[in-house]
Amino acid sequence: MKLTVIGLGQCGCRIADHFARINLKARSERKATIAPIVLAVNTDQADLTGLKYIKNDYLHRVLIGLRQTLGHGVGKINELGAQLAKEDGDKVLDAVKTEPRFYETHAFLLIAGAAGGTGSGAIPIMAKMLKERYISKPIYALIALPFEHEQDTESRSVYNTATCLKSIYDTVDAVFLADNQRYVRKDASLVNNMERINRQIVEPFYNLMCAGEVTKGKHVGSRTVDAGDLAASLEGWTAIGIGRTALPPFRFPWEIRKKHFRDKALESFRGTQALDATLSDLSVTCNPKDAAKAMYVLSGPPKELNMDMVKSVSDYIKELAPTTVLRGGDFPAEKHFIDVTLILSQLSFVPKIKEYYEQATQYAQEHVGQLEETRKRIDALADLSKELPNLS
Ligand SMILES: Nc1nc2c(ncn2[C@@H]2O[C@H](COP(=O)(O)OP(=O)(O)OP(=O)(O)O)[C@@H](O)[C@H]2O)c(=O)[nH]1
Ligand SMILES: [Mg+2]
Repeated sequence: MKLTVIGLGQCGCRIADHFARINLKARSERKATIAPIVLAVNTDQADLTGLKYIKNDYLHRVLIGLRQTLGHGVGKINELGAQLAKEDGDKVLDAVKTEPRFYETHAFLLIAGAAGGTGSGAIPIMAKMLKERYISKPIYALIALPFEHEQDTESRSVYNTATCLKSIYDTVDAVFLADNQRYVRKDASLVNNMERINRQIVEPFYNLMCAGEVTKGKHVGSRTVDAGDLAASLEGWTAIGIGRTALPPFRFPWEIRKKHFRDKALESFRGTQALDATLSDLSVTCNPKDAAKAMYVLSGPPKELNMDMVKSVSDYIKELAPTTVLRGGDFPAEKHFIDVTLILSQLSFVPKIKEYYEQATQYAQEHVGQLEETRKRIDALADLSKELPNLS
């Protein structure tokens, strides 16, 4: 699947930067293009400057709301993020339209951190604008959920998260949830943690997107999952993950052929072992039973991928989620590992979302006056420019 990726706000842009990185990786490792267009959109100029892989012209790094924020962000007020996206969203639409490779892409992926201001507020607005213009292209969102310490100490973060989730769910085809807290490693510094977390968030998309795009024969699986399968498997709240088991060190082909029957039996176990790792590493806590749709991609060296393994993996998923509509395939790519990528979609229950909605409702009740005041001030600011001509 080829995606048009748009990062919004600091978190969204940094994660989008990693999509630009894996696109380069796919081109060099697998001769596949998976994210030909990656755009970064922010109200903060410094954050846009810090990106590594996204092209650095004004059509790929789009600064919005310059007039109102002077390039310094919206300071966690997501209503303001939304307002600025309404005013300047056309800049993003123009950037998309001028991309010659846009028509090759199968869908949009919009990314933001739910707890901030710019990304959280802008993502539902941008999604709506794109949906209105490109009716037939699916739009997916990837939303980073706040760390526990943010949830505990900053009630505004929870309010932003809840309003962002509610608005985005109504607009897009599917929402991938990535809970920052699940990726935290206690011993790492915050900066290193963020970089590593972003890598981990993006990693499961790599095999998934490559699977339908590779052109070289040796990478084409016996049952390939393509953009159509993916589109059919994605709906509503969605979790994603990847897990792997290492293969024994190099073996000569005749060793593989002559293996003992016990080793042979062990082999198909590797798939389910990797699946266990995937399940414990999903991007958000959820119960597979609650997924109405699921999809897996099994990836490994062609000689190691066999029907037994595919069957044991899909049987295992069926056991965990008996009512799910399951799609899946294999992708002979990795050399030393068996990887299982899993998507659980159309989730009917996600504990974290319930938490946010409940906490935010309470916050809204306690801060009615303050929220109303913010809204009025934002409207008043927009009103000030009403009499001025529009240059674009
Ligand atoms: N995974 C991940 N989360 C991040 C990153 N940067 C910030 N966050 C999280 O995103 C939320 C804050 O959103 P930001 O993206 O910083 O905010 P913004 O959209 O730039 O909005 P303003 O700065 O308020 O204008 C918090 O929950 C952070 O923990 C990142 O690089 N990766
Ligand atoms: Mg910011």
